[in-house]
Amino acid sequence: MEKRWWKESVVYQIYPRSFCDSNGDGIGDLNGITGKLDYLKELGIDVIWLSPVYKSPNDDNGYDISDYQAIMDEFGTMEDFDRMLATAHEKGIKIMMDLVVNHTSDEHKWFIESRKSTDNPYRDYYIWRPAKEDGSLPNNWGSCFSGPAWEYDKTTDMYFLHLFSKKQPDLNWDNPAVRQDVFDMMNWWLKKGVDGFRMDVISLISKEPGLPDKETGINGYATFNVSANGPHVHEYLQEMRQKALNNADTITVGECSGVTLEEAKKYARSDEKELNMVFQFEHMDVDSDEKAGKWTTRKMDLRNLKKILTRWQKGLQDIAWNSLYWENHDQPRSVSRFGNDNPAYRETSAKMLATCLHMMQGTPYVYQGEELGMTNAYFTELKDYRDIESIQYFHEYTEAGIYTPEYMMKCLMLRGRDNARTPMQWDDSANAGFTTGTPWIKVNSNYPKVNAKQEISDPDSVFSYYKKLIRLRHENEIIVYGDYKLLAPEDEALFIYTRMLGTQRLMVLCNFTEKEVSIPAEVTEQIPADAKLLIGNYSKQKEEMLQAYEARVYAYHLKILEKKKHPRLV
Ligand code: TEU
Ligand code: CA
Repeated sequence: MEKRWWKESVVYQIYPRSFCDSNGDGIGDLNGITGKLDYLKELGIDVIWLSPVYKSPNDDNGYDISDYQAIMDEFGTMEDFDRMLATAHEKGIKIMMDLVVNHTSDEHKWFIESRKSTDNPYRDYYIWRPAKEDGSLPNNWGSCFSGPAWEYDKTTDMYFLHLFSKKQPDLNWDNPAVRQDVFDMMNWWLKKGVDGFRMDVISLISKEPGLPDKETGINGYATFNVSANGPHVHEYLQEMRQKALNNADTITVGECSGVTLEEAKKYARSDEKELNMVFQFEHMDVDSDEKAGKWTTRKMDLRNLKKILTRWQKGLQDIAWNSLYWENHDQPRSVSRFGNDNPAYRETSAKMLATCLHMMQGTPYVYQGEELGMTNAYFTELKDYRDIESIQYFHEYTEAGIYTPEYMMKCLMLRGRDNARTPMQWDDSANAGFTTGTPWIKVNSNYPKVNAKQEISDPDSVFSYYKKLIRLRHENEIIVYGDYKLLAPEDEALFIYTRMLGTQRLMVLCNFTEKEVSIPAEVTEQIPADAKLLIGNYSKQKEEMLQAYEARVYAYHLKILEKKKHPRLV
């Protein structure tokens, strides 16, 4: 397997609005980030993925961009950006920008022109269609944020396509001028010295010709994923690679909604013609409902999670490269979702989840606060939610009688994106040290207990555990490059796998439940008595048993094992 620096890196995602506010207006900003780079250095990460910082009217918190080459007023200035970039580089940290080019804001100059007339030079930058002959919408596609994906514009008596909010019109990538403008903009940022791009819903850029009707979901619209992996997407990404990405030594990850394993092999193939890796979503759908999607209170079945992650681990091995994540700004907190955020288990289960993910093959992503074991905020009133998706769906589902308000609120509490967007918990002072003003979204009430200041000084904290995991990855090639193999696939409580590199072995054992569970014999037999415990989240292990949410990683060399009846485990 080819060695690459981006395979050996750990990426940390910053959601600037919620990270650190330097001037007391209640909104995180670039100077706030610069001030916290030493914290990230201490954690040991290599790359920052910065969620959008460009000029934006903030209909979708910066994922609606009105100027790709300017900084959002609330976040600071271009000088602030340059200082942040230079300081990060001095500390050996790379910066990966969020590239949001499936759509722009409706306040972008291209769209302002486009909507003026059917013969405007920018008309073809977006996707315009007339109503059907019977007066109905051009097709049955839905917006990711509820309702139809079409908005009527009376100036030209036509509809424009928006797979996200109506303030996020989709760009027409079939137009070569659009592609060239995007590549020019990317080159401008590369010239500035940024180190790569995370590409927002890049799997959606090539729409199926004719924009045909598709099968509909619970609200009567086809999901936005109908546009995934369209006919020209690989061609356009190869062009992007040649005309922009190859001008620097970049790290790239495509956020690929609706990506299949077979498609991922094309996006992230090791021949390096498109992207380095993709974010796939199958493990994020492990607790989704077939019809209602994410809006459900279902819990996952561990066997499915193992099956999905194992398919991706094995499927891409030697062919492409995985990204590894439990969290980002669109997902609830992982300790609340896959672990247990009850104070009795919060820290242990957060460390277990971290172990399970960071020992796999791929580039791990840590989302701000994940390294502290931050939990869901569980806001119970709609007025505390800020996310357009949660608010719009709440209205749509309750007004149409699809869900009762009580049930829909439960769904928001478990799945809403704002769970990940509450301010970063720096210390136990007012507003968790995030701001001296009024935060734009409420702080999670558990900040007096869960915060960075407390965890940095505690060698047993979740933070210290992440630090160790990241260091281990930097020191052990097997964690980066070793082959993966799942053990005990049918076990409902334990996630166990090995990694293999030459004669080296790692055995990763994770208990996803609060019960004590015995380790299957087929596993204990493989661990030699002199195996070294590389990392674990309990100070005392029990032989042949994993305690509640326990995780252990053993390192050893393969040798012909004498079959012992009770090999010593600890
Ligand atoms: O997300 C697109 C996407 O596919 C999602 O993760 C989606 O937001 C989520 O499933 C909704 O439940 C990207 C960004 O990460 C997200 O923040 C933006 O809102 C969206 O694109 C539009 O730019
Ligand atoms: Ca601020």
